[in-house]
Amino acid sequence: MPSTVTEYDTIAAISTPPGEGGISIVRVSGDQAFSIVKKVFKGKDLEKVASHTINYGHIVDPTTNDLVDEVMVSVMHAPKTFTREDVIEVNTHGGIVPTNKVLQLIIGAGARMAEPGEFTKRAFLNGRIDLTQAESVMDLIRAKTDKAMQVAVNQLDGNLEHLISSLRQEILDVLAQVEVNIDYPEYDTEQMTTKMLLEKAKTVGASIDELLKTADSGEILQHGLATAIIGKPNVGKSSLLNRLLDEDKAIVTDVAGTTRDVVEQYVNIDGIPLKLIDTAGIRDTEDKVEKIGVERSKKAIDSADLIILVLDSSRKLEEEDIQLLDATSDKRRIVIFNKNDLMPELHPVEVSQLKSDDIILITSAIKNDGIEQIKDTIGKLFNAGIEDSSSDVIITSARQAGLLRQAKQSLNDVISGIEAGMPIDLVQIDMTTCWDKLGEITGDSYPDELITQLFSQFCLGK
Ligand SMILES: Nc1nc2c(ncn2[C@@H]2O[C@H](COP(=O)(O)OP(=O)(O)OP(=O)(O)O)[C@@H](O)[C@H]2O)c(=O)[nH]1
Ligand SMILES: [Mg+2]
Repeated sequence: MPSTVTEYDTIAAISTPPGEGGISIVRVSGDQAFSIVKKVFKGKDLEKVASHTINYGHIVDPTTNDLVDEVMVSVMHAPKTFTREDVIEVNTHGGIVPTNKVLQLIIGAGARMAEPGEFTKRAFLNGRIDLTQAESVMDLIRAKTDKAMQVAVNQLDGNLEHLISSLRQEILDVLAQVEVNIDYPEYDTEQMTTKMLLEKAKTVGASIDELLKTADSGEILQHGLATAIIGKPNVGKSSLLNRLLDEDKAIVTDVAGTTRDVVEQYVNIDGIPLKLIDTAGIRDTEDKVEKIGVERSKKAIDSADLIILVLDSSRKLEEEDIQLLDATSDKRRIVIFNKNDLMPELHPVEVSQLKSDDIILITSAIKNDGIEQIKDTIGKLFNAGIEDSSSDVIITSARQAGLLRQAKQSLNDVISGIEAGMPIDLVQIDMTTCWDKLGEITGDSYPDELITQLFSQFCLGK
């Protein structure tokens, strides 16, 4: 990672969400930050005030001398800033027009409009944070539950970075030792060398496995679990959604085909942000609007992480139920036998399409019976990875998980290479690949496109 501050142009953006509020903040970063803002600021000399002070004054249009806004300006000298560069934050009166005007004047005075995530990118490029910390900034902003926030804060603290760095150090130590052994062959240490490599590949591999155990749950914790409630019309999907949300979000009637469009809402289940998706009951229909709804339901099935398939236990199994059971057979699913308050007509044992790993629950949406069980089941299902792992660090991004898997693969190659009696220098290459892959996680070794792509997912002004 580069640790010396490189000089970049000065960038500016509105860092608060667009809209009306008490205050909005225009952030400026770069070595021209003070001199640029000074051109549009009437008050103390921003180039002379002490660092980390906030200064009262006005933003003025330098071409007309018109007052634009009454502001408070924070002046922060490098390197103790978010980007490690000189930073100014102009606190304006909230509001879209005045805040935009202030930004425009600052751009006119010589700053460049920042790209999304560019401030955080600079914090990374200037060596203040590593890539896992940059990712956690995004996770923190987007956290949907307290638990997700806690994980993001830990990662922002550098927990994952420390762990990865220590694994890399272990690999580096063993590689150095191998070099020494190769350089001094008179000690005939060939056997010792392979033994050392083998042991290291195994211990580092075990640590990576522990981390990977957390990946599925970690990703879900940060990005939410897309859960589609599906079933034929009138089985009680919307009623179940309302029960899970504990509010009357979706319309419920006894008319089959009530839900026409997909209804989405987040709910916190045991720390897991569940994105519940109520869908239109799936059946063959000539109704134009309902037909579109049915198409959307089918799409929701494809993109869901979890399916809640609802059956009506007061009616015999129908062709539509069977089709849905078949269509979702390769998905992680919970099959619900709803309406258990009515005369039973359908028992799980009669449904031959159920698989051994299906979770089966019996409920009554009307009587609020079995709803807690649905929540418990989902909570257990998706917290399992985190609870199983001895690692107190949690993997939250597909990028991190993918690189860990590649790192693990090269360790497997080390092990199989040694077992096959391959020459040490070839085994060494695989060990070095592992070291590189781990380095990509923290950004110690990184391709430029990756960095650009990663930061472009950020919001503007962050
Ligand atoms: N007795 C009984 N009735 C239920 C239960 N759950 C839902 N219902 C009723 O079944 C009817 C349909 O419920 P909805 O929740 O609208 O069903 P849906 O699956 O969303 O239907 P569509 O949107 O048309 O696909 C309503 O009259 C509900 O009150 C239940 O557990 N027991
Ligand atoms: Mg409905």
